Amino acid sequence: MSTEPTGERLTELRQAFAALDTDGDGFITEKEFADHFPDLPADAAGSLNRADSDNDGRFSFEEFVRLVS
Ligand SMILES: [Ca+2]
Ligand SMILES: [Ca+2]
Repeated sequence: MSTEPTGERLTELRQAFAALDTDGDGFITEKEFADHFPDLPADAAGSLNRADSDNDGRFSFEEFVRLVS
């Protein structure tokens, strides 16, 4: 069974992603994340790092979907 979000859920995720992607380059950097969640606890930052599956220091939409799913 696929865990790919579809329909409304995907639209919501795209809107959330776009809101976090301040400069609109299609990736969310740690800085963009921190700008939106300045009080992010350290353990949450750790799970962010794990969610960055290709370790390029930023989140693609695909990684973001995995993070919030
Ligand atoms: Ca960005
Ligand atoms: Ca990445």
